[in-house]
Amino acid sequence: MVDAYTPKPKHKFTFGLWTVGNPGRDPFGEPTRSVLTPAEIVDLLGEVGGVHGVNFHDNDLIPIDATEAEAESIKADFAAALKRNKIRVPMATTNLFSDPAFKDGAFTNNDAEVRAYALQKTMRGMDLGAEFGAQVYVFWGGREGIETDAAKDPVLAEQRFRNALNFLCGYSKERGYDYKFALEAKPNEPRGHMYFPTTAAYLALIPTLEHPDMVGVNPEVAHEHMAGLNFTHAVASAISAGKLFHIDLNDQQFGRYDQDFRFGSADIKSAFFLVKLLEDQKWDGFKHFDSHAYRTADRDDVIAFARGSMRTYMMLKHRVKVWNSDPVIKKLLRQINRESRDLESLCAYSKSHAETLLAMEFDRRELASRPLPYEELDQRTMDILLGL
Ligand code: GLT
Ligand code: MN
Ligand code: MN
Repeated sequence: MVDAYTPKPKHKFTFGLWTVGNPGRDPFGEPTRSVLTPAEIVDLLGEVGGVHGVNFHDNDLIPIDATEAEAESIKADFAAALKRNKIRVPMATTNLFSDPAFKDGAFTNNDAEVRAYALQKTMRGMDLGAEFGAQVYVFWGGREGIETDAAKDPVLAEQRFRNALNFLCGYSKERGYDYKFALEAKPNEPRGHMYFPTTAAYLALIPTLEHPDMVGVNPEVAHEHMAGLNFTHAVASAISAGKLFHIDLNDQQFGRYDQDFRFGSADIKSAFFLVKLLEDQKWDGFKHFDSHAYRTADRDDVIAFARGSMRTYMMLKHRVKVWNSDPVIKKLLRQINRESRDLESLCAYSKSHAETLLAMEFDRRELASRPLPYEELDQRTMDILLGL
């Protein structure tokens, strides 16, 4: 079915080899779907239709113990699949969490040799990503953390992480890769406590780096929701700082483990305000669905999952247009936002403005009595969201 909500590559929707290719393994059960090769996953995305790109970890594409010859043949198959399906590779990343060598972290590990190995693996991952034209390089510190604070000095751990990023920025520059680095936060899982638990923590780290201009964030809906935080606000902070380099769209209710559900499937109202923010701000980055189909899904249902992820975004984007042009919403917004040019300029600091403000008289009771019809505004939002 082709309609106004059918995605096109220009909408920049992307999926990961590890997301649509996820075989449905969980901590309690074996895979429920067969493992697909990278080329088969790209063919599946071609069948989904309208997909811009596919992202990978180094070892999603090339198994960690592959020989040189195996690597070359996998890359050739993958490149051919990308070509026949007209799918690009916008983002790449490193798996620094699966191998037991990283059981106590990669860049923050207490063992200098593990830290050096993590740098080497990341440089090779960057080479691989660049070979396929990736523009964004994500850092998700899956094992950067602790179960007991006796294990690591957290200030030292941060410094080690900073050192690693400084090194890798140097490498990217020297190789002329022009990567945008995007740091992805998560509060816990798989570690008991992970360093840089929220997007805001990474936004605070970035100005302390040697090349802050090269580094931004990759916020994920599920990860902020795990911590009970408002994801739209985290994204707004990243946009205000000019640091939204990539985004991981998925969904889940607050306070659960990392469920990585289909975008918009758990909290449609939050998803609406997120899409509204991205669209109102004309954000033009890659929208990556970092989610898994339910473990019960078969291949057809995985396709339905991928199509549904993009369709929900497109439908919400349409609802944002309706919301923005709705006369009732507009009237309510005018009523709520009481602007005054004079007061605005008075609130830009100067000594005389401060004196004027100090001398002014405010009628607190009158200020408190001004109506704020947010019930009406929110209900009108519901009407629009539900298509009435
Ligand atoms: C892993 C994690 C994701 C990260 C990926 C990038 S891997 O699936 O749960 O949130 O984005 O390393
Ligand atoms: Mn997740
Ligand atoms: Mn993610």
